[in-house]
Amino acid sequence: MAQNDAILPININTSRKVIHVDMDAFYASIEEREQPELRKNPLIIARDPRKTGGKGVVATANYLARQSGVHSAMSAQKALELCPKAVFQTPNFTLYRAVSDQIHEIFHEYTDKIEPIAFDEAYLDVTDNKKDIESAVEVAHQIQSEIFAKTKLTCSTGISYNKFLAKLASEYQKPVGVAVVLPEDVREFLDKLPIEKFRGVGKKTVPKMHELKIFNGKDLYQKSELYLIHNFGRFGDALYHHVRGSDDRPIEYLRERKSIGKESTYNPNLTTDNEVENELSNLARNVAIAMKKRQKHGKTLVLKLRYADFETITKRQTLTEFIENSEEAYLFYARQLFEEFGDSQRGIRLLGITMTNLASINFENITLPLFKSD
Ligand code: TTP
Ligand code: MG
Repeated sequence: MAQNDAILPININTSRKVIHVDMDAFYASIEEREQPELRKNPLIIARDPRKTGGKGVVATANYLARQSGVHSAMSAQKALELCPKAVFQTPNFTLYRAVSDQIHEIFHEYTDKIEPIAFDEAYLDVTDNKKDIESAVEVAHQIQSEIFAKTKLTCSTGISYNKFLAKLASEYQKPVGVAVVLPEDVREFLDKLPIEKFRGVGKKTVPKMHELKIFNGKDLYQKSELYLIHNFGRFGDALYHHVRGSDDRPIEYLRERKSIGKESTYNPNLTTDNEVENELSNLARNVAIAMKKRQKHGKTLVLKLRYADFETITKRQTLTEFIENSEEAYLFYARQLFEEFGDSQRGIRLLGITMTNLASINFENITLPLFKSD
C-alpha cells in the first residue's frame, strides 16, 4: 500500500454522492410496453430496411435481438441479415420524449442537480437530497422502483463519488442493476476493467493501447502521468486521473429559476419609439433563447424601464395560457406594455424583459403558436 501511496500525488474527493441512471433498452422497452406481443420477438427500433431500400440505422434493439449481434448505430440492413426474424419498429420520438419528461419529474423529487446526457440517461448529485436520505444506494433503489411503478420500465443505476465511476457502475449490472463503487473498492474494480471500458477509449485508441501493452486498468495504473500525456496528450492526463479513481467534473445542472430575463442600459439614452422597438426586439430574442435552453415557458411578461431621470417602473402582463416561447410573442407583449405605459421622449436609459410564472414545457401544456407565418 505504501508503494501505491507514493505514486498517488493527487487529492481524491470522495465526499460527493453521484448516481448515474440509464434506462434499459430504452426505445425498445417503451415499444414493448405499448405492444406487449412484441416482447417475444427480437425487436429492432429502425425503419424496416425492406421498405426503405436498405437505408437507415438501428436506434436500439431489445435484448433478444442483441443476442444475434444487433446493436445501436448498425445499419438496419446489416441488422436484418443478422436477425431475419426481427420485428422492425419505426421510432416514435414524441413518445420517448414524454417518457423522458416523466423520469425527470421523478429525479426532481430527489434533487435538482440533474445533468441530462440523453433522453434516457442522467447524472444526479444526491449529496444533499430533498428527502434527506443519507444513503445514495437507497436513493438509487427508490428512484428505480418509482420509475418502474410509474412507467413500467426498468433502469440501471450506478452509484459512486464521481461521474466516471457512477457511469461504469451503472453499466456493470445492466439490466435492472444497482451497483455501487466505494472508495475502498476502486482499485480492485478498476484493475480488472478492460481498457476499452475507460471513458473515451474508443475503437481508434484500443489498438494503440494494446500496442503499449495496456489491456486493463491495472496495466494503465503502472504508467506514469508523463508517459500517458506523451502518448495520448490531454486525454492521457484524464486517464491518469480516472484510473486512480479521480474525476472532479461537477454535475452540470441548470438551476431552477423563478424568472428568466434580460436587460440592457443605454448610453446615450434611447429617445425614439423606433430605437425602443429595436432594443425590445433584441431583448425578446435573447429571452427566447434563454427560455428555450431551459425548456421553460411562462405566463407573465414583465417590462422594466428606467428613464433618464432614473425613475424606474415595472409593468407586467399575465395571460391565462402560457405565452409562446418566441421572439415575436415576447416582443408583442413587451410592445403593448410600452405603448401603454412608456414614453420614449423622456429618454430611456434601461429596458428589460423578464418572464415569470414559469413551468417546464411538456406535452400537456405545450402552447399553440400565436402568430401564423403567412
Ligand atoms: P442507450 O442507453 O445507449 O441504449 P439502450 O437504452 O437502448 O440500451 P441499454 O440497456 O444498453 O442502455 O441509448 C438510449 C436510447 O438512445 C436508445 O434506446 C436509442 C437511442 N440511441 C440511438 O438512437 N442511437 C444510438 O446510436 C444509441 C447508442 C442510442
Ligand atoms: Mg439506456
